[in-house]
Amino acid sequence: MRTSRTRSFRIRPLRRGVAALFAGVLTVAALLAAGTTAHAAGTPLRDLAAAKGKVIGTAVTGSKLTGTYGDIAGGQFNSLTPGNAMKWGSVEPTRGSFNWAEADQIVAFAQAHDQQVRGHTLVWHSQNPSWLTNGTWTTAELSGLLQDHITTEVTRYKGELAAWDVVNEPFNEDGTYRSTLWYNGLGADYIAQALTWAHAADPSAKLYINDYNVEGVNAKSTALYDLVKSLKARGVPIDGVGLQAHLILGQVPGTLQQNIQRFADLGVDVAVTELDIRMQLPSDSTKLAQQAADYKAVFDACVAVTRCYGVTVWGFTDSDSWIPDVFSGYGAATPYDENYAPKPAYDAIAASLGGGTTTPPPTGACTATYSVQSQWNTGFTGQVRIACSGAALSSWKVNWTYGAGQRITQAWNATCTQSGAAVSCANASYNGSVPDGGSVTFGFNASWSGSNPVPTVTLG
Ligand code: 9MR
Repeated sequence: MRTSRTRSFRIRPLRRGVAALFAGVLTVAALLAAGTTAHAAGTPLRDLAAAKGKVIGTAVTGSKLTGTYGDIAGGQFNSLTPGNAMKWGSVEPTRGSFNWAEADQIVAFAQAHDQQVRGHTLVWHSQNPSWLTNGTWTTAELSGLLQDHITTEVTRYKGELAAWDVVNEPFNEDGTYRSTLWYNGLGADYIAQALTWAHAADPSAKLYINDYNVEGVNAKSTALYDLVKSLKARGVPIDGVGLQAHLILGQVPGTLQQNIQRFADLGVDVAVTELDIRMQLPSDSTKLAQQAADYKAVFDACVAVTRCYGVTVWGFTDSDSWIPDVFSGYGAATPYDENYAPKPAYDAIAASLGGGTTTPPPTGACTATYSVQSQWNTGFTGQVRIACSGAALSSWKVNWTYGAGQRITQAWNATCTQSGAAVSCANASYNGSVPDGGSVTFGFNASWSGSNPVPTVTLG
């Protein structure tokens, strides 16, 4: 095969009729720049998530839902979880006397902002009213109290909530059941009963069991897995598992995606329900960069598994996070700082959801254009032009498949091979580089008979 830079060849007059065939040239644009993004900078996270079929939520405090806090909660998220407002101690502080004010307010805010609500939580060992925890109850009384509580609260929001964290934190770290008012009083089956009662009160809400330290594959998550499997086998209404994900900087479990997948394979949804990633204070740019990578890893794992429903952060701003109150010396765990400025973690979430807030999307492309230069009764001369605009190449390869038995007999300014109908031409040693705004051509002779349709070329 010839590889000389120029070649003179005989141009025979085209036959009329056939000329029309040659008029067609086909250009295939191959986007060669990496990281093409579908969304411009500044697209709200909720829109990015929705485009991926995911839900992005935040825990909220009802009294704060105005001003900047309200703007961000309503503008960036498509799901809200009341941080405390739906817990038993909040809604029934005195037996028989209910306070739904904050829960109602959050539901109304969500509806006004076209958001889902995730109910949290119906059965827990913590944040219960003292009249309940200090009381002495028979098994039947305790069961009746729990059934009434679940029925009352779920019925109040019937049809309005996407999901309920029905049972919260039922396991110890070793996978045994946590010793609680419920387990001790009712036995392990309180979980199945709670799910059944919740389903009876609102058949449309998705019902979850929610826990922490179940993000990776470990004894606790395996106990949850075994429980869900047995509940499903019994026909108990269970739709999903919540992985709280109160994580520590640099410690996203390596088995997160695998764990999400194994629950998905069981036939339940998975939601990351309470994500935050705490660091030792003060924060600095290195820690914030690590935190961004950690947030991205969690979102990436959810994006990768179809049945991962979405990710909720446990407060979106460091000014509304439980971490500093509970873990002395730790904080800065959320995607926004205390003044509502987005942190690197925010950009990382956007990037995971397909947004591009840090790198402008590439606009350039390189294209390969195939054309027939001349044709005679048994052969023809063809040319491929590779041109770049807003992008550049350091090497190239062009492929096509002939549809009518054409065969390459000779090529120049490229190394061409043909196997059956498939042709592949790579740059010669001297013309691999195609600068932005520049072009390279190569030529070939080939045989044809019957017809000589122009093939589709791809540039790789
Ligand atoms: O965010 C909640 C915080 O305001 C409360 O003080 C705390 C009391 O335990 O509960 C927090 O939320 C918890 C959630 O309901 C369940 N998982 C752990 C969360 C952090 O404690």
